[in-house]
Amino acid sequence: PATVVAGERGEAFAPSNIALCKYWGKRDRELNLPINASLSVSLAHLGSHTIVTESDTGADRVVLNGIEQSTDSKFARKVVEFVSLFRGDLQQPVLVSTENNIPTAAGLASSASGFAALMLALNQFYNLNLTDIELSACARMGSGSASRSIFTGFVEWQMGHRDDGMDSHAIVLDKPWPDLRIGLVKVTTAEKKVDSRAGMQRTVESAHLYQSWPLQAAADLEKLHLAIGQQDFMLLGETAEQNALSMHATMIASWPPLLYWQPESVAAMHKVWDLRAQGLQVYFTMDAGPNIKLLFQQQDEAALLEAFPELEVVAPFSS
Ligand code: 2P0
Repeated sequence: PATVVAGERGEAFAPSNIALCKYWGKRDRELNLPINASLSVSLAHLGSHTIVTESDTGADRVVLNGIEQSTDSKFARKVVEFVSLFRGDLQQPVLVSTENNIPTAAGLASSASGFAALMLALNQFYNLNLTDIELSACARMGSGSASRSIFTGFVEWQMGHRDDGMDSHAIVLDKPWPDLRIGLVKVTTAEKKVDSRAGMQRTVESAHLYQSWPLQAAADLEKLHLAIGQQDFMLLGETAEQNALSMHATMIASWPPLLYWQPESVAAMHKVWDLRAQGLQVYFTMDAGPNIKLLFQQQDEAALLEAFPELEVVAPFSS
């Protein structure tokens, strides 16, 4: 935009999300256009709360969880670069303050909720009056998965086909599933050596196995729609678990190899498979890190808390 009028304050919350059909691979790295569509469920109250105001120091400022970030840190540069997409001719510096309430122990990425909350706050601050669909497409430019965090509940990020990316945005499925639970299992909080952005690029460029990924993802997306439509938990869990492991298979087949698992991750997978063999309906999914996220239903919460004492349980559809 060329003419932008800043208000006094923009403020918004956006939830984190867990993909059941993963986003892995870009067809355009500038715009974060994905090679495949993905589908996620949002994490209710866990996410990012962001406030945008005028900066009083004459320079852009970025504060994260109350701590001022150095202007040349990777985080502050990404935030300021994103703000600059929307400030038009306005030179006025801004203060962006974000609080993440995602337990760091769960090792969840905060870029999805972070860029979604920032986009929502900028929409208010600069009076952009964007629709939800436009907000989703814009948030995507900060981080692909942020396109999904504009909405709550089950959300599909449609890959789109246009070169300008304006048809690559999320939509909400509006299919509440009150009994669904997500369990966050902490394996380690150590920072990963290869972030998702670099990891997916390496996979696309070096893994022949990646050729099969778009087919796997398309088939899984269809199964997930079916599972959500019929509240078929077994189909949902099986599809999500196989999708996550298929994505990891493409990472492992990259060069240099990309294995985000730690011994504790593998131990947790075996535990899930053992519990399932004993009749408990529990499945897992994993992202570009060592931590495991469980999928189960409310009726099994007590049994899972016994098996995983430090489990953080999220009810995506309870108010
Ligand atoms: C997902 N991940 O669908 C997948 C699964 C990680 C593994 O979206 O480069 O931080 O900013 O677009 O969004 C993490 O990737 O990557 C992610 P960029 P992003 O949740």
